[in-house]
Amino acid sequence: MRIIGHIDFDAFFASVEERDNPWLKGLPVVVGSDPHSGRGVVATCNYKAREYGIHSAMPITKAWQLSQNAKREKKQEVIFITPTHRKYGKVSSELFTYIQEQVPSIQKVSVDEAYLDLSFLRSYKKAEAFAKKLQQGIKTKFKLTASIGIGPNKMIAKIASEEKKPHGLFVCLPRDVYTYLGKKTVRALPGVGNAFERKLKAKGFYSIRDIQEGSWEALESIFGSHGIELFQKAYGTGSEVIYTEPRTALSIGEEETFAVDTLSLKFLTNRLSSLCEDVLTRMETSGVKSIQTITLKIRFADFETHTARTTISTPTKNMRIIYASALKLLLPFLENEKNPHKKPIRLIGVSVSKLVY
Ligand code: TTP
Ligand code: CA
Repeated sequence: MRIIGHIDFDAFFASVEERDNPWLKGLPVVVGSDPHSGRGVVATCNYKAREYGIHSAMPITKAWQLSQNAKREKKQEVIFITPTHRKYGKVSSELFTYIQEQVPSIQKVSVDEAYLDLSFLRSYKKAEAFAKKLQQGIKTKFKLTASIGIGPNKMIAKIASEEKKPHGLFVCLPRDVYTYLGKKTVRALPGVGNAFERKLKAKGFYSIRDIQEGSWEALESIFGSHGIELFQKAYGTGSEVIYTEPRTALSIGEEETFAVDTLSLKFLTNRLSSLCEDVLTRMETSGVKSIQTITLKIRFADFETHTARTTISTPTKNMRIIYASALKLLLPFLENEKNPHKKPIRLIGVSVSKLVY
């Protein structure tokens, strides 16, 4: 019997900051760019700040406004903190090492999320008790909280880990999968973002139940192969019905919004190099042995955004090679070739993929 868990740390960056700065206790905390720069976004915020309507990826200026509104209502002002990715990477690897000591097979999927193959426990009851103990162990040892979902496959486990956040535990037994999914909106399914959700709603698919009760032929005729995949996911079966694979390729990326839009070669190469170093540090903390694809993201002052990527012939973890590849991707954006109007650059990002662990 397959029993899969999904662990997701609560308000991860913000919780690490709260833990390391006890004076933050009880205050609303946002981790993100400097609100006085007027640029960039919220990386994350604690649950107290979420009560103000603040959330990840919100422009930092909006978060600032919401904080000022709260202040006017005599509520606590938000504390804004600049992220320290190195620290979060280190905490993350310590956490996953601790988990790995107790779970034979885990698949880390981001800095604060992993799938756990709990099949070795042989029953859902035991898996639930184990998860509870794991949460307690993490709380005691690391002073952090995590939410865990348990189900027969990765998709269900991930959806279940959201169910009782923060510090929640939810188990979806195999026999309950159909009913459990049926109650959720289409948005709960992986691969359904804003655009797809809109299309689905336009065709009358609001809840997963609507998909379950539809015919796959109809879904296929409207959405092609995506329709069939969706149908399978709605039944909790589909390609996500899998056991824990060896840790597979994902990407690791860092980006930076500048205080001032710029085309300065010296400045941009300096920031690019620092981003590459941060990516490399994160590769090390996540146990990545080599990478093969490097992607550069560029956002111009007018928000036009481009990505460019290159795949090198031999996998590497050499900083010079990664930096040189990223630089090669950057240069055309400083010149006529990809920037004929000489638009200044607002943000650059570097990410690596085709990872080997
Ligand atoms: P999430 O797990 O999406 O969020 P979270 O851990 O902050 O909150 P939740 O309790 O809802 O799980 O992301 C994990 C970390 O990744 C988060 O702490 C900060 C970072 N992150 C960003 O930097 N930018 C983003 O847009 C998101 C979503 C996350
Ligand atoms: Ca999280």
